[in-house]
Amino acid sequence: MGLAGCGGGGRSTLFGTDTHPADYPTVQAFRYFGDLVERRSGGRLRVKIFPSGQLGAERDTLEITSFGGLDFNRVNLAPLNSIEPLTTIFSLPFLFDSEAHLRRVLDGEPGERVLRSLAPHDMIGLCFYDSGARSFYNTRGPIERPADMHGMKIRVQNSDLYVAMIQGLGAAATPMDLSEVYQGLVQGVIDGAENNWPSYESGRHYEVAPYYSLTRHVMAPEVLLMSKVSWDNLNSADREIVMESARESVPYMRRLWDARVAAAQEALVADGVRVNEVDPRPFRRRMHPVWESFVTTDVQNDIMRAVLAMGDGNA
Ligand code: GTR
Repeated sequence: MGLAGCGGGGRSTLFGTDTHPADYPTVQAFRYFGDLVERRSGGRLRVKIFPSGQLGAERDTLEITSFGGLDFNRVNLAPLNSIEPLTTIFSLPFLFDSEAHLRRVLDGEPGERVLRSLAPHDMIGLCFYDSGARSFYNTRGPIERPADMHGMKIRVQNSDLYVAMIQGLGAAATPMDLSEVYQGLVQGVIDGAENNWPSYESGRHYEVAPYYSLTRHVMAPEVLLMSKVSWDNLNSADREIVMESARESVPYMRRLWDARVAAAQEALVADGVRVNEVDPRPFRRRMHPVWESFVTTDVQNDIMRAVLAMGDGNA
């Protein structure tokens, strides 16, 4: 796949992947982006997206993207943590005060810096998409304090930061791909996981893990990437089309996202999911050593300070 193999009469088909199904906001925004690219290039560039994780787990498709085997990829920031340490900053537990804080950061200088940090890894960061706040859900009962998680096996994304986060809360971490979570919960390989409302709903995890506890501990965003190999094959006018189309898909995605979070929450509460509010402070306190061991370089500290300075208290 990729530009090199698909040319013909000046037309190229570019291929992309997303772990979510076709109706999920990330995929819809990705489509919107693809349509803009196609229209603005007069049909010379077409974008074909493989949704539903058909092409594999996020970590694996990232590797394929960096080699140029895939042109575009929409992933969460978490699987990039082991590739680029700056992505760890936006993935830190309890970093953002609110969705508004997150959006200011993504739209500002810290966001630009993190997107740019991916180029040395052969990926061009085109834009961020929202992923809301992640909370814990499990098969056993409501989580109100960290002690309630003791002895639980909690699934995390493939990120050492999140393994450390779970261990810091006194539970056992099991990294696995999203596609394995439902069966993992059914079979008792894991007792719980954590995600935003739309993913909790879309993966039907609520059917087997009906306790959703609003810790809102992580707000790591999604990112739309282009393989640097494919990017280097574009002329500068086409690069601009790609970059502008990606940026223009962001407000579209945010509208879809906000609506989807509200709809998912409403549907699941009506379905009988047991939701409880959580005092985040005891959870946040346990994250201090985790921050310390994952934020080690000057550049990381610099970006982290910039993010904190943009918090709601200073807005
Ligand atoms: C979702 C995110 C996916 C994936 C998933 C997971 O919120 O949109 O890209 O990372 O979480 O937990 O694996």
